Amino acid sequence: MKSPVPGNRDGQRDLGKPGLVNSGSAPSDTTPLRAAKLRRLIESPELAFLMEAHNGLSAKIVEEAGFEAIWASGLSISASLGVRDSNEASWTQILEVLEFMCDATQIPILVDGDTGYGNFNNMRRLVRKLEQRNIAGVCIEDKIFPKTNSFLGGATQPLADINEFCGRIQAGKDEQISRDFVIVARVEAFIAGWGLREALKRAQAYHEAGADAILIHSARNNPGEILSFMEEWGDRAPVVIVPTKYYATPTDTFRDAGISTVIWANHMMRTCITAMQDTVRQIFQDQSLVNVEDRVAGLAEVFRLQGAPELAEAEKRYLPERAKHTRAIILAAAQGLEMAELTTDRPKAMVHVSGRPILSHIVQAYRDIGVKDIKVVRGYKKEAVVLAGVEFFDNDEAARTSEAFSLSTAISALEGRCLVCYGDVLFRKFIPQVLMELDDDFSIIVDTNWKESRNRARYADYVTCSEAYSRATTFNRTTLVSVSNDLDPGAIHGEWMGFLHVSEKGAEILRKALERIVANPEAKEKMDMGGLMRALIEEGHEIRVLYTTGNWLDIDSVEDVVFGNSFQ
Ligand code: SPV
Ligand code: MG
Repeated sequence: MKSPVPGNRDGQRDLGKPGLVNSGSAPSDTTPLRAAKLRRLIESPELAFLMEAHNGLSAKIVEEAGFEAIWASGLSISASLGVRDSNEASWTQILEVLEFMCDATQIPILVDGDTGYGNFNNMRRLVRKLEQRNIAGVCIEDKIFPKTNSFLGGATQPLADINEFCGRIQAGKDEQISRDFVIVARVEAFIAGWGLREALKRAQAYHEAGADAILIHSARNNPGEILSFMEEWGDRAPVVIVPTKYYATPTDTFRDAGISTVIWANHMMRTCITAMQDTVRQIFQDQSLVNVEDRVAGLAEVFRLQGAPELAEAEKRYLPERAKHTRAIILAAAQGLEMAELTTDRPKAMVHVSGRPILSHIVQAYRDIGVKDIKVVRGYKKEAVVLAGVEFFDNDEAARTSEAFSLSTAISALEGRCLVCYGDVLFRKFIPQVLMELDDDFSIIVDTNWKESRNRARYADYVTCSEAYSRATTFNRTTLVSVSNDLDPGAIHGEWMGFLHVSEKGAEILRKALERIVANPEAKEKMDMGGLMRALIEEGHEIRVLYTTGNWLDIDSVEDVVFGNSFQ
């Protein structure tokens, strides 16, 4: 019979966050709590059940079903990795899987540690690493590394020397930090055909070496070996069984025999195989999804299991408010003729800088500062503009139309706070961030370092402002007076960096302006962003100016691409 639980740990509370998958939070050290739970289960007088899982998802499903602990099966993990249960997956690869399983759950995990992956020394390192990953216990079997599954020619497998195996158990017990970490010793004497006497001898030795429980394994299709063992063993230590082969035995038989814990060892993995084979066969045969759609989990269920609702909640807490409600509209329709053959098959925005398209740097920068709602206007070679997680608008007349017209193709997206920018400008993240902080209807950022770019004889939008940059302008409200490529040098206060931030009201004004522009053939063909801003000023709208110096790079030439490679 099972012995009662030593000590009363009922007061202990698991401080982990329940039910989160990939919460992104720092891993909390729940090892002692999980180990205490596993120990309670194994030592309690009630028959306990451990259910197999082999990855984060299956572990989560096992937990949701109500199981109080998980068996991280070596057979199932190796099968799910597509390899044999013969230590083909390295123990550190198994650890990686275990980490996902722990992150996905709060209940204890008993790991199938095979032979301990070597001798006593490997065993103690294994225990240390398992504890570091919040694993509650490990089961090791008295075989020799590399092992083979017990149901595959079990009788031919050599057993470990008893004393040597006891050393593995002792080393593990000496190594564990949490007092409750559980080490189960698995006796393979029946599997190897060595009989009851040997099984008892080994179990007793392992018990004396410090094992917290004995797993007695049998490959028979009836529980005869197990029941004969239990009769002799009595309640010397908790006994764990794996009735994979004698599955038809009523569970009460195990209860009556005084068994501590039943492991349902591989049915999550086997159910996956059957379901996957059925589904794939059907899809292959039908060349269609129609006959399987209703038989497979819906995407909503996938997202729920992944913890998507928690992430949405976390975004509310952690993402900057402004960024959350700001939409970026990136103009990426132009070919960029000045870049020669670099843009024969793609627009300038898709030219690679530091190993990836300029546009991908821009999108990543927005995401990093919390702007998730990103629209991109494509035009020239639009099929070459591929990027996940953004919405595209197309200017199919890009070769004959203006920047303002490109922006008008995204007019339906000009709603609420928006940041309009170019698809060929690299920038430091503080630039859109400072603009997003402003409440003006229109605001831009201007580089005081315009003379340098003038020396490079490139196209630039020079600006005249209500006040030239000085230390005082930091505190004064500066506005845009004019913007043009050919301003008199004496009137230039800086260079527009290509960002236009609009408030909700600004977006409304801009939409109306764009509607007028689209209706005007000349403006449709020629009006660039500078012209659009001039039109806004003429209509009496103020465009707020913030000065800064440098920290951006518009890619206008092959030389810029090379330069851009060092822009971090
Ligand atoms: C496992 O699940 O990997 C086990 C149990 O070790 S058994 O497959 O029965 O050997
Ligand atoms: Mg195994």
